[in-house]
Amino acid sequence: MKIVDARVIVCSPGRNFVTLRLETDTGLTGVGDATMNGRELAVAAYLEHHVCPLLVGRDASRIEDTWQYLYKGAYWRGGPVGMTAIAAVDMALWDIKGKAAGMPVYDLLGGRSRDRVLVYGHANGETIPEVLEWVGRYVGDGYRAVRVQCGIPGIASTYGVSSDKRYYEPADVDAPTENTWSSERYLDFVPSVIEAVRDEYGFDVHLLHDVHHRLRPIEAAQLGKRLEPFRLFWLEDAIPAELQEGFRIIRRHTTTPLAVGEVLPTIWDFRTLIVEQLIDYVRTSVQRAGGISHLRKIAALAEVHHVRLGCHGATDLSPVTMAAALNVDLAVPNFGIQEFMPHTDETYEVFPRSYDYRDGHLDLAGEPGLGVDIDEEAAARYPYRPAYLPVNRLEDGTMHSW
Ligand code: KDG
Ligand code: MG
Repeated sequence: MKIVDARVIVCSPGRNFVTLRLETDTGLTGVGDATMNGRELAVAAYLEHHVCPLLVGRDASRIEDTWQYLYKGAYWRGGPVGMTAIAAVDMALWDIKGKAAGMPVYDLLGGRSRDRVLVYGHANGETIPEVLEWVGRYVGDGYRAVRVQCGIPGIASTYGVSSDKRYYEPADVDAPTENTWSSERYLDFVPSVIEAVRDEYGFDVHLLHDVHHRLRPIEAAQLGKRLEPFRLFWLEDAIPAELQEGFRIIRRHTTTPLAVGEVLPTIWDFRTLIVEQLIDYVRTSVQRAGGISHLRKIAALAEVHHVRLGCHGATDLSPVTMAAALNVDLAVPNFGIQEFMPHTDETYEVFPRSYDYRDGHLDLAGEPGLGVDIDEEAAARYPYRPAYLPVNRLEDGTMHSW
């Protein structure tokens, strides 16, 4: 079964997506997500110029060999652009393999380890009363796990809080928005948010919180300690994780579970974190971490070190990534939770999917392959628009992680 066509589709049904579509001489097709928020065209160009020409004529059944060919063959290893491009190829090849076998990909990965996939929703508000209202809506919709994000008094805007509460989208069209940040104001305020949610809703619902890479290790350690009485499911991306050893400091001081990794593309970026058991959840995604083939290896390393999988599932990961993630989530033994931010109706129009939300969980219908596709005619109605993630400065103007 040879690949006869490889093309990149860039579209913007509500937000930008980059999708790879492979076609084989048997007529089977496969899709992969290559979206990198705010840098979309870099991956599209990498695929178009440096990957698609190498795919045509290759045997579509050789998934691992193609992965190694693109990874080792580039000489320039890793990095978010290259790994996202490889991820898209890998997803598309698993999609084709599933269709050729007449099986959902999770069956090819060993079959279901569970009946359905626990997800968390993203409740946010400018103020504590608004947060409480939105946590209540998620709980009312059946969610068993909710991530809680609140505006910080004295800071004009922050990660995770938006005017459209159902569809959180941080990217801004045309140019990056400049936000202001103060770790001091944040640390003084955020424990009272989580406390208020526990007071109102008790301990039956899992609560999560995303720091979005903004603290230093000792600050994160203090926060984790202060949040212990409220029993978080996880504290996410407490510090930037380029320096994996930074987590030793956090771990030494707190028993709050730690999740990290939505920007980390390879198993080597996780090695110290996993092997030293410095974290509890790996948070990368099929799309960021080289596709199903590579994420599976990260999950296996995590499994033997008591670390579970909690994949990133923000709106910039297309329904193709969500379907691929669900196939992995259903199959691996050490699944923890899946982030679920619903896409807009326009996005779902472009990406027909076979997964659905019910009672705090997602599940796949069991279609052969990934269980998702792209409607190219619909995609053509939504042309690409340049968009950027915000940037962050401290109150004195110093650049800070967003
Ligand atoms: O593109 C960036 C978003 O995916 C990110 O800001 C969302 O942190 C995020 C999350 O946990 O969903
Ligand atoms: Mg996050």
